[in-house]
Amino acid sequence: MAFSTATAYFAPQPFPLNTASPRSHDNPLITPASASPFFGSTPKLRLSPSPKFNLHRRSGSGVSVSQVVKEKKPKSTRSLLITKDEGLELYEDMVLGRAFEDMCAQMYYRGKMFGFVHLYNGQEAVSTGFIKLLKQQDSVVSTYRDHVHALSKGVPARAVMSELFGKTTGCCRGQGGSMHMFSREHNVLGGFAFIGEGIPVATGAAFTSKYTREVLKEVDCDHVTLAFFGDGTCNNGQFFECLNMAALWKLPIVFVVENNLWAIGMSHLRSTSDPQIYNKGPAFGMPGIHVDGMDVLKVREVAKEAIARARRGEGPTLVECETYRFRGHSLADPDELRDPAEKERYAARDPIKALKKYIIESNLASEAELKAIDKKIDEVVEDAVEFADESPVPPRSQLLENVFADPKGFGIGPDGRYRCADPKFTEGTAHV
Ligand SMILES: Cc1ncc(C[n+]2csc(CCOP(=O)(O)OP(=O)(O)O)c2C)c(N)n1
Ligand SMILES: [Mg+2]
Repeated sequence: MAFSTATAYFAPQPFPLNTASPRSHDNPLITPASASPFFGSTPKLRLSPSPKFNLHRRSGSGVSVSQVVKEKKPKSTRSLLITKDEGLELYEDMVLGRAFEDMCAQMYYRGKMFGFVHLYNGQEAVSTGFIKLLKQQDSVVSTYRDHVHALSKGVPARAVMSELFGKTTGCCRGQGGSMHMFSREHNVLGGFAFIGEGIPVATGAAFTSKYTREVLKEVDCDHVTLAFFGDGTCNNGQFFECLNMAALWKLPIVFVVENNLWAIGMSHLRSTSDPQIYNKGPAFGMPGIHVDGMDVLKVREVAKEAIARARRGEGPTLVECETYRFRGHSLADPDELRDPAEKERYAARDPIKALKKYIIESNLASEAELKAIDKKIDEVVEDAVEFADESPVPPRSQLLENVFADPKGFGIGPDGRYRCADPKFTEGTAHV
C-alpha cells in the first residue's frame, strides 16, 4: 500500500493546537474531547496509532528534534534518520534562512527596502524540511513571507536581496519586492500579497503536470507542486475550492499550512471553526496530517511521504505544520499582542538549535564543522547585501513593462501624443 511506509508518521493525531498550553489572551473556543480516529478519505488511509512512536506528541518545553530519532532508534544498531550530508544540508539551509532574514531586518531599518517586509524567523524547519526534497522541476508557491522559500528552492541570496532592494539584479528585476519573489528558472511561482492567492496558482501548476503527463503523454513528467500558506489563510475561499479541485482531479500537490498560530494579531483559535486544520483534508477526500513544524526531521519525514505520494499520481495531501514566528507579523509590527510567555515557550524550541543539538549528539558532525557553516553563510549574506547595494536601480521606463494594463490607457495629452510616451510620465511614481 502506497502509504504504508509512512504508517508511523501519519498515524496518531494530536490534540487540538496548544490546548495543553492555551495561547495569549485565549481560552480555546472549542476543545474537542479526543483526537479524531479518522485519517484520510479511504479505509486504506486509516492508519492505526503506534503506541511507542507518537510523532505528534507535544513537548511542552525544550527541543524535540531528536525525539523522533530516539524513539525510532533501538539502543544499538539501527541507522539514523539522516546521513551526515543530509544533516549538514538541512542545517545550512536553515541557517541561511535565519541569517538572511536577520540581515533583512537590519537593511529595512536602514531604509534599504520599501513597503512591507515579512520575516520567516522560527519557521525554517518547514521550508527546509519540504523544499530540500524537491527536484528543480518541482514548483513552489509561497505567500508574502516568501524570501526563505525562494532561498530553499535555490534562488541565489544575491537575487533575493537585490529584489528586496528594488534593484535590476533582483529575481524580478526589482519590480516585485519582498512579497513577490519569482524565478522561472527555479520554479518559484511567486510570493503573493493577497492571502490565498497563491493556492489557485499552485493548483494550476499541479494541473499542468498532470495534463503534461496524461494528455500530452510525456509520461516522465512527475513534477510536484508545494503550496505554502498560513493558518489564517485556511479560512479563505480559495483554500476550500482548491482542495476540492485537487482531490477531484488527483493533482500532484501538497498543501502545506504553516500554522504559526496567528494571523497578524488574530489568534487561530478565535477565528476558525475547527482549529485542527489537518481535519479539513479528509473532508475533501485527501489525507490530512499534523506535524511538529519546529522539528525539521519530523517535517521531512512527513514531507517525503506526501511528495512521493503526489509523484506516484496518488493525489494531494494536506499537511499542517505547527510552527511559530519569532518576530512580529511584519517589520512594521511592534509585536505587542502576543504573550511573552508564549514567545518564550516557542523560542525554547528553536528549530535550528534543536537540529544543531541533534547533529552533535548523534556525532554526525562536530561543533567546529557547524561553525564553519555559520561563517560561510554569514559571508553569503554579506556578499548578497554588497551585491544588492552596488547594483543599479531599474530605469524609469521599466515601470511600464510587464504590466497588464496598456499604458496607452492613460490617454492622449494636450500635445496629441500618448501621455505614457512623455519621458516625464513616470516621474514621482517610484524611487528611481
Ligand atoms: C485577501 C486578503 N485579505 C486580507 C489581507 C490582510 N492580511 C495580510 S496578512 C494576513 C494574515 C494572514 O495570516 P496567516 O495566513 O496565518 O499567515 P502568516 O502571516 O501567519 O504567515 C491578513 C489577513 C490580505 N493580505 N489579503
Ligand atoms: Mg499565521
